Amino acid sequence: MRFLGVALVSSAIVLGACGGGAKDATPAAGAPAAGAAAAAPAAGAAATGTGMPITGKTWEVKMIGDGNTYKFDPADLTIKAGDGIKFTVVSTPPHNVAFDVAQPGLADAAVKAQLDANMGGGKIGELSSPLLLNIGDSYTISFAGIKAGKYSFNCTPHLAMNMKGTVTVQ
Ligand SMILES: [Cu+2]
Repeated sequence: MRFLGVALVSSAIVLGACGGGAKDATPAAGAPAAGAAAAAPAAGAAATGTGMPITGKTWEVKMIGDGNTYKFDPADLTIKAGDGIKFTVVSTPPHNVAFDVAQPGLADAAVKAQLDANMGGGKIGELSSPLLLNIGDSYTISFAGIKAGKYSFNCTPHLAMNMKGTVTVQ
């Protein structure tokens, strides 16, 4: 999420610079560009809700496909509110991170909406991250604003092969 947010802001800066008619960012062109960048998050908030940034530790989870075994490693994590998880493709993509929208922990619409917002743009469905297509690709989810509880997720392409995990937010 954080990376996606940065990418969006970067795009806004590029667009702002283009709008100013100057590719070589002179100080004069820089002022309007900064204004455009500041406005971008507000526009995104109106469309998709406001993602909350990671304020604590970022945990690492590997996405592994090895023969007939597909897994998140570690599959189960316990984190604190405000922490994030960075999922990285180690082998045999594509992988993704998809939370079961029907799970009890997400019966609270506010929690569901916040988690979806924290997952940023580019999702392939509600609470379902983009597909990570290449080894080394990563996707980071902030759990800021997510209330304590246990949340299960899976990899959509490898759900049938039991590529699943849980995150317990304390
Ligand atoms: Cu997978």
